[in-house]
Amino acid sequence: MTSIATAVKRTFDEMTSDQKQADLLRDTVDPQKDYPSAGMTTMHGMLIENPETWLKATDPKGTGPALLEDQVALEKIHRFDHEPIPERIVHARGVGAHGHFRVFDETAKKYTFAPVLTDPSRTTPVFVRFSTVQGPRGSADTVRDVRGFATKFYTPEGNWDIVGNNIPVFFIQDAMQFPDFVHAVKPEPHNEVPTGQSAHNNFWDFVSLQSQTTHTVFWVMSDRGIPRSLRMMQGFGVNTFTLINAEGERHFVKFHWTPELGVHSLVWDEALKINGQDPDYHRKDLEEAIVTGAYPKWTLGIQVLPESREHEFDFDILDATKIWPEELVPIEYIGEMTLNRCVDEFFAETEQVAFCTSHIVPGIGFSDDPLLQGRNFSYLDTQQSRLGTNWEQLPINRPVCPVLNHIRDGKHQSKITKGLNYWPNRYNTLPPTDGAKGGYHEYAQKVHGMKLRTRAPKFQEHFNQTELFYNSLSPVEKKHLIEAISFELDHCDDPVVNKNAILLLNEIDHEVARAVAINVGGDIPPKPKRDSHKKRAVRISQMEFAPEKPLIKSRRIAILIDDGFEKDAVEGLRAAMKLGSATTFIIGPRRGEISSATGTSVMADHHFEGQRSTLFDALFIAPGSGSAEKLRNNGRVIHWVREAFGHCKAIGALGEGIDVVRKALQDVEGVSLAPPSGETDDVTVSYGVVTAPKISLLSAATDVLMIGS
Ligand code: HDE
Repeated sequence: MTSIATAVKRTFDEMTSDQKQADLLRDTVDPQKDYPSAGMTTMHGMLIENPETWLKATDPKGTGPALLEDQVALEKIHRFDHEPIPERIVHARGVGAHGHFRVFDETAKKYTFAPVLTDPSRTTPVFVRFSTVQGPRGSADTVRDVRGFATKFYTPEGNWDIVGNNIPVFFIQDAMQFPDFVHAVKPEPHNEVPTGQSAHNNFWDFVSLQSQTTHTVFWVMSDRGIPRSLRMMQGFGVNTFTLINAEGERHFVKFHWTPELGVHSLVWDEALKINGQDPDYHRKDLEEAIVTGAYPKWTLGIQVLPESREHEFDFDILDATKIWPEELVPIEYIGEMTLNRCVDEFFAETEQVAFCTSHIVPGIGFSDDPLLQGRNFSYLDTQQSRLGTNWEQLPINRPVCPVLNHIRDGKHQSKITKGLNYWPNRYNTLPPTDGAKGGYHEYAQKVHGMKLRTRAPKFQEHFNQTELFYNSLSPVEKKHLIEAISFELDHCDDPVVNKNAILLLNEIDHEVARAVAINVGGDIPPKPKRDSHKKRAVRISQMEFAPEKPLIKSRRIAILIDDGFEKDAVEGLRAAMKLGSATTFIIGPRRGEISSATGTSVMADHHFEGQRSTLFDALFIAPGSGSAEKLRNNGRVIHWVREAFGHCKAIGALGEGIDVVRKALQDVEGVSLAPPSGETDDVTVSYGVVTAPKISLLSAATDVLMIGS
């Protein structure tokens, strides 16, 4: 069989029910598999004799000037020089994965006729890209920032994009301010500092002069700004969209993604350390979960309001700096998304994927949300400058349905279209499709008014929901928020910025302003004039998102061992953790074989210096007197335990392993190292008590230590 025939065969063999995956395979080449005996060629397909040495005018000694006539060398260097493309102006650093979406039932039919939201027999392929906002492509993953959560649904009616974030509100209300906001949060123009951080004068200057930003600033300064994993965060469409049903009625809608694993965050000290220890922490975490089969999942929820209720609330439902509290507008959960496939090539897929808020399908529409209206232009525009005119033809961006129209040409046109290129034409090719037959029918919205640069009256109020957010946090979350703002203002050295920021905080909550002022050496402001409403809302605190049945799925557990450890105990623990889909890693004095007390050995995945406790959710110290003695006397191991304890992680130990924990924590106030009484089959994983599947080994042991919260 010729190599091309082999490639075609592979394509069909690998065809899956996932239409998008099949579509991408048309452009996927695996030289090792498809062309095992082929040689390297130039871009015009000519076989290359020597890709390592430039053609030279040599003397007998083999030296001499390189010749410009070497077309193979020129092509290689030329293509290399042109590899980079402009990075995204915001959300430059990201990671993507493929998956699918399915609705549970026909619940949403009341609101929309879009099959992607109403047909339970359909599986829609999706591509999701998560991102940070401020930093460049090479910045670290665990910085404090909003996270992008953009989803492309490849539906037979065309691509539909929800270009969302992990925070339900945005800093500004009107797209006109976006360039100013982005300039302020990005590194300062004179020295391009800081990278991946909002902790600087210009950001806090802008924020303190724009009270509309406070709600989102509070969300980012809360633990939501430092997620433990991209798989453990919510996603929100943020803007108000509309749904249109078969009867032609329109409803306003907000989209919500809720993660199966609950909402979890790092603590700030961990986030800071991981930035250095593993800047790709979130990228690798996503890949690890998918590769080990712990597929990330989210349910899709919708908050829906009929047009008749648009003006019922004390906030404007088209204002992207406001949530629709769930007490007022409950969420209906209508479907589930699963991510189950990593990309084959980062650039071709994750870098070239292009999301547009303007990509909608029949049954879904826009609203007059002024932020959304501006976004609808910006995304289209930015893709042209990032990727070129024909960006929609790139494999990752093209829909799974035919794209047929009279739009033509442009750089990098990759389609050859026969026939006429205008409408109307004498053959009636590609006629427009009536709304009743599936064409996009614009909802007949009544529009009247004056041309003015203005904002609606309810857009003027900025503090009620910021206070609502703060009041709804748990005490520890409030403490973290105050610490985060204090960290940020500590990095602002302009006293004007600090003063203004503290005055603004005071409008939201006097105690927050006071605590921050004390921390950063600012003046404590007088009590504010605004009366606090003291209200709280449900499902704001991330504590309220714990899964009904606690899970240890995909949690990373480090097992610390040294020569002389008890192998049965370690293997028993690993088996038990695997049952709960957690991943265990053996950490030893070297990355190699570690001998057990009985002489057999296990391979350590890492050595004590190669990783740190910050990269794991829980620690377990193996029993065995030889092992425990060495671990106890190893300063780095003691640091592992103390650091994990400081980050509130679960620490487990058996037998002599307990002595290691005892030594590490002996001087820590308030720590009682007595074995727990009662049930011993509870495994605590950071940020929530999680009951592991019955661990017979632990239950049977008499000498067990589990600490953590
Ligand atoms: Fe974006 N935003 N944005 N944004 N945004 C971009 O488009 C923009 C906003 C969001 O993974 C850019 O392709 C304007 C809100 C995500 O590829 C750009 C305004 C939300 C991503 C752009 C906003 C987002 C972007 C840069 C104010 C949450 C990454 C590169 C009116 C709902 C998508 C690009 C990806 C990216 C413009 C505000 C989310 C410049 C003008 C609100 C997740 O077009």
